[in-house]
Amino acid sequence: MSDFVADIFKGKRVALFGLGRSGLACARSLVRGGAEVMAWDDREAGREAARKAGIPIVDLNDVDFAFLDALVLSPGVPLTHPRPHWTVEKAWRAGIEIIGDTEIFARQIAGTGAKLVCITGTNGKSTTTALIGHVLQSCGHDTVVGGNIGTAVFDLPAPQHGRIYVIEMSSFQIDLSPTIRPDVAVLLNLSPDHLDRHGSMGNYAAVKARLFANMGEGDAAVISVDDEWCRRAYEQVPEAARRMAISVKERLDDGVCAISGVLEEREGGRTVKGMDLSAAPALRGAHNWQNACAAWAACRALKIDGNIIARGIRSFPGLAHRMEQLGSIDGVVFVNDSKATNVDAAARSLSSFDDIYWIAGGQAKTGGIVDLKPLFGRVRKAFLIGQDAQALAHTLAQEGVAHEISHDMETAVKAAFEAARAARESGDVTRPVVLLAPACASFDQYRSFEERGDHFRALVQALKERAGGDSGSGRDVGKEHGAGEGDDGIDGTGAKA
Ligand code: UMA
Repeated sequence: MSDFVADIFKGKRVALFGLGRSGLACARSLVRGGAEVMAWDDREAGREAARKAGIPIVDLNDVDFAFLDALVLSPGVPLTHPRPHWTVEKAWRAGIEIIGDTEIFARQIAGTGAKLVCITGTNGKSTTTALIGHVLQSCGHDTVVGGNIGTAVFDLPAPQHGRIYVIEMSSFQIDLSPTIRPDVAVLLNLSPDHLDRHGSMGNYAAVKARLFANMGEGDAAVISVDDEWCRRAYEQVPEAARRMAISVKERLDDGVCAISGVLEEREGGRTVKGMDLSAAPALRGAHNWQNACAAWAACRALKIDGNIIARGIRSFPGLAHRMEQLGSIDGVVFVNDSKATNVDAAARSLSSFDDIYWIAGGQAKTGGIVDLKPLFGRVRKAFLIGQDAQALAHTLAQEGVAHEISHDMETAVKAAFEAARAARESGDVTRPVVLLAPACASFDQYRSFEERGDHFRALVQALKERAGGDSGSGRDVGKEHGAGEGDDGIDGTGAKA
């Protein structure tokens, strides 16, 4: 259990609604810090877990909020849309503040000498959070990673001088963190998401931009300038804070950009440092170059040397189930992108490889895989699983894409590997990739996309064990691009060495 005690509400009364992962951890820290907590959850399981942890359970329907100091709300509970939760309305009427665990966390670490790095955006938050955490950890900084990525902030270790918290922030969490002031904050991109909870794209973007609102002298705002919503947020950053632009679309005069996979840190129109991102096997595709630019800028803001950042970016293993590199057997590369549960995500993974032996299927979303047609040219053969395999086969047949119905993962992995290996041996392809990017939900065959990805990984591992000697780690994947372990090959003139 974490040693993190939250004492900013010592001797005060706090109502806490929502006893999931974040609510439970927060309630525990508040109780240990001397607050009088009244916690509630609609689910008996949540209440039971809290009772066991010594958290007082009180039906908040029966509590007069006028006698409280704050309402602590879980991020999954509606604050404004589709309509405010009833606890929110009670808190408004009583005039008490409504905050989340991340707000209490931010207040608690202020002045301790610990640093706060927050990452938000619509896509890529988790990867960028993990990447920044990895770079900082790999160069010996006392760094912990949490927030929306999975570990509740109060499940992290307590603050101490020099510790760096790298926290993924969802829009829900930012909405409940009115005074948060990160030392470094990152905004990756903005496109419509969670509009049911924010009412409109404008509201959603405004919430995201609020992460920067309290920044000042000494703080750094890393923001993409590749979309209009982010550009607006960039313009609104308080003047005293340092602004660092990132782009994968334009070669910036100042900032960090990556055009065609070559990352450059630019100052006054000059490249001062950089790296070739083809040396980072877990960061393929333009969306990942954006994540790499953000991580580079955030780490530079923390005064980490460019060579050290480059080394960390190269050795980033990636996140499980998100373009996770599983290594190679007989020259056939295996990639687990089980998180690609919809067409958008599958498009990102298909566009990252050529010569794909594609494992797809499950519970298809509306429209099936029709929108992936422009990428079918990269698919050598598809191996279809799950309840909607037939429907996917129909789309592939119309486009003349080779495919077979494998039904289950085990059959698909075996068949895809054999086909890929045969194609390589006959010289048809040089670097075939067996890619699990289902473009479908997993629930017809698995409990979650994680379970599906774990199954795929275990099957690949079994193949590796059978293959014995000639299997490689995920790092092999980058070697096709001539990636080495040395310096990054970009000097101050911007020329690639
Ligand atoms: N609850 C009620 N009544 C309601 C609504 C909720 O009682 O009307 C209770 C539920 O019974 C449950 C609790 O509130 O016990 C749910 O809390 P929660 O949904 O806020 O979930 P947590 O378990 O606390 O997890 C949260 C984040 N969840 C959400 O934002 C929805 C997790 O992000 C995060 O990892 C975790 O805190 C740790 O910080 C997940 C997520 O889906 C991954 N995030 C969204 C996303 O990434 O798109 C934003």
